[in-house]
Amino acid sequence: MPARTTDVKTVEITDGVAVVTFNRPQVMNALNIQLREEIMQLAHELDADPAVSVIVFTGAGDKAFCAGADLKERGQRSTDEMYNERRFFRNKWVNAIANIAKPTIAAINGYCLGGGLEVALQCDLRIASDNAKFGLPEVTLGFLPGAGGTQRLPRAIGLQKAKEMILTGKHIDAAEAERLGIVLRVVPLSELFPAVMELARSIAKNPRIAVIQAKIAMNASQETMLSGGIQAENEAWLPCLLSDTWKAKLERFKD
Ligand code: CO8
Repeated sequence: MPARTTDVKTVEITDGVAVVTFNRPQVMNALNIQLREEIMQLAHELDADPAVSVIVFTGAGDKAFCAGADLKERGQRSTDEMYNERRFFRNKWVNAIANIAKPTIAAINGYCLGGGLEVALQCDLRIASDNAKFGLPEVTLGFLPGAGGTQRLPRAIGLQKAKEMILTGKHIDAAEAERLGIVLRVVPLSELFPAVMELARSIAKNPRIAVIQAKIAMNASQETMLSGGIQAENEAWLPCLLSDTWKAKLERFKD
């Protein structure tokens, strides 16, 4: 297996929590092709790794979670290259983190823009530091948010607010992001990592099968009508039953 920590990212695992850090602080942790390819590979590896229950994504330094696509790299591209790159990446990258079965948390420690916000929106939970700034500025560059942003942001905050953010491309601060529901909560920068780790550990201590199946059932609620979601919940329930984990958990309640 190739080394997980590379020149563009670090990976540390403690107490069942994998912390993946985008490590390009000199460019605000912008996503170049190498980083995207490595994250897609890593997503599979960490999902399959028995030592990992929860995965945290964050950015190196205290200025940025991720400032989106690497515009220096993109600036070198021809139209054909952009098109071919997109055909290769689109279906994979747009769901690479969302498809992780285990819970994912974005620890947002500064600018969270464009493709960076689209990464955060793929995560199950988002906690931000008080210096964080959010935005989908793609339209200001002549593009649209094309890595899930036009779909996930309206689902997160409602269509009208998403239209305001996407059509103006303006940044919002952490307090506004919390008010809109983009993030679960905002904490001082120095408390971000402890807060995220506390949340991650409180999930990691629960039986993994139950956590994963509950995530599957809740995700279904965003894709289907209630009747379909109830059916999905039922299907997600069965593997919990068959795992027998619950028997050990109920042992102490036996007469
Ligand atoms: N890509 C590459 N380098 C970047 C990026 C980026 N996304 N963001 C910042 N950097 C670099 C800067 O160029 C600078 O490098 P250098 O020291 O060599 O000049 C370094 O990071 C530090 O940045 P700043 O000096 O600008 O720091 P500030 O604190 O003044 O500003 C900002 C921080 C607000 C984050 C500012 O850097 C900025 O606006 N960056 C661009 C953000 C952005 O628009 N991201 C792209 C969003 S769109 C997207 O992700 C989808 C792709 C859209 C397709 C576009 C095709 C053309």
